[in-house]
Amino acid sequence: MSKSWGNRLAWLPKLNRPVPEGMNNPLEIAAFEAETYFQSGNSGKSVFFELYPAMKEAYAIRKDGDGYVISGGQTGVLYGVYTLIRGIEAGETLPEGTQKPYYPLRMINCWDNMDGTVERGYAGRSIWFENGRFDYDPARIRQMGRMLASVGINVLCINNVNVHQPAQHLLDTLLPEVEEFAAILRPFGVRLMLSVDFSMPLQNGLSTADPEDVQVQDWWKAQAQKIWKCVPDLAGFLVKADSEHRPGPNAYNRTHAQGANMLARAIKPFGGVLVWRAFVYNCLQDWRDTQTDRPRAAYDLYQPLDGCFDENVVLQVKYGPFDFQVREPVSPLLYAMPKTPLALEFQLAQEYTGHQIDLFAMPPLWREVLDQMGKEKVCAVAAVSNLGRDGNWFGHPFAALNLFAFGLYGWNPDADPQKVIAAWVRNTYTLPASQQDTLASVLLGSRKTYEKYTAPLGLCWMVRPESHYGPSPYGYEFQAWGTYNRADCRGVGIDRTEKGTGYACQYPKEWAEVFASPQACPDELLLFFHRLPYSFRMKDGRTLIQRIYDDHFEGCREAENMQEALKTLSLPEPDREEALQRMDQQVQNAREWRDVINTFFRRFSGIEDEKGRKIYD
Ligand code: GCV
Repeated sequence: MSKSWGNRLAWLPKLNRPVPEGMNNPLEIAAFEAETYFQSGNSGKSVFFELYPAMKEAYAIRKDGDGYVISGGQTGVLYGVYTLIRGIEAGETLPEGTQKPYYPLRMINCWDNMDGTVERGYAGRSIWFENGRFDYDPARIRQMGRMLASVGINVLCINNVNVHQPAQHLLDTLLPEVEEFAAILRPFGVRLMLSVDFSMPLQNGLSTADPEDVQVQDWWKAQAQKIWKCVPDLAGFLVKADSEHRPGPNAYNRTHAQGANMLARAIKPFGGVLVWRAFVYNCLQDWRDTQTDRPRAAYDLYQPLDGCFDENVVLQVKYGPFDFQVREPVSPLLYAMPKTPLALEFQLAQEYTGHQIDLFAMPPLWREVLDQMGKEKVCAVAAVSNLGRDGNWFGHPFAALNLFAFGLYGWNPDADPQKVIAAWVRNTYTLPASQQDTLASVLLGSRKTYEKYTAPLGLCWMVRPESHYGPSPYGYEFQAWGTYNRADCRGVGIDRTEKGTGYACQYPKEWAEVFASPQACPDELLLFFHRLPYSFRMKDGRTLIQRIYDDHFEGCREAENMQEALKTLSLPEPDREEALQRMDQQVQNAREWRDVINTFFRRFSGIEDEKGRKIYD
């Protein structure tokens, strides 16, 4: 649990006056923010607004004498003020022309349970649920609204996609409280979304939840009417169905399109969007079965349904075919559904990427994903939240970067990771320029470092089962989750080419060809697509086993260097102490990974490190 910052914002500390209770108009808030900022050290600037309601979220900023004019829609003006302040803090030039978000839906998915726990949450308990009900400090929710608005995020799904009781009541008895919560965030341009349980009709007296059953359809329609009457701008529903033991249309021999469309039709009259997750696979696999290949699952299930979904359905696809691993190829489904609106799903919560203890700045990963798939393949972006009740919101003070950056990518998917990271540093800390550069460069390299000391070359799933922190190279090997590396004394990896499971053939031809050949396949994905002997020669002439050893020694040394670099920074407290404490844990984690992975592979391969470094027996 991190020390309290009170209700401080995670970035833009100069916005040091809380938005007053009762200030419910975006323009009023925009004026308040401008006044707060320009009074605190940037005096002499005036900011005028020109309201064009039709511009909605869009805005334009122009200089006017000594001050600025921001024109835009209601929310647009608010976004414009934040962009202006962020830009000044980052030392950037003003954006030219009208700014509008590239993705209309920019969603945060919170996996908060009503008992106050957060599934895969690493920043403390839920900020708004406790003991089966809403329990929050409205001032903190306003601060959160401000943070979300300051980076242009516009939808917050407040409950876990694994819907546990009593979360169903968010859709009935708790609706007035949902509306109270929605009302706090509304002025910040943030609309709520709710995760719903597909089998809800069964808990409400119906004998079926079959989407083709008229009674079921009518029940959802009546439900939608009640819900939108209470929360008129609810963004929609988020559904995890037929996945990891959640109910879904399969039970009635219906397709996912039939399931999703039934719900979509119920909420359509109210402008609701039905976000249906494509994270579906066989989680009861027998490890002896080498035919079933989990990464194939989503494409096999959904690709034949392209064109069958209603227009207010958005199919939400995780960036990789597994599950938010450190390195995965882009999901082939993202190329294969041209007739279906898609959302790209990221995970800010660092489930597999260091639990908000180890540093893992995500923009470089997102850049690669967006470049490989093409930003236009999706119409929305979603990210699993990394927020929690901890004083600093994120557990690790630097984990705030990932929420900040996600917002910016929703507006500009072409953003340069280096610039985004530098902007976060400057928007968060007042440090000498050289220290800002040091911190930005530690963050920029953090993903690569983490990758080097964990599972090698796209192998995935070497984390400890359940906790997903720390090394356990065979921990998932005989489990039912479809997560195998099949390492033995002859080699490691799974052949996913045409001769193997055929997964690589799910890609468009140009990528299928690259992935099919161990010589053409990018090194970092080699063991995702191929089963190779330890003596395999990599592009740079090293053997596979030597590359694994080198990466693990290098990754660990880089973590130690990061620690030295962080010690030189004059960060404010409590951030300094918290960052250094966590860095200490990260270094220990990196050493453990290095030694476990190197020993694991030396035991199997019987091959020594060419450089004679210490590998344990
Ligand atoms: C919400 C992974 C996580 C689960 C999560 C699931 C999902 O399997 O470990 O905790 O459940 O992804 O994305 O639905």
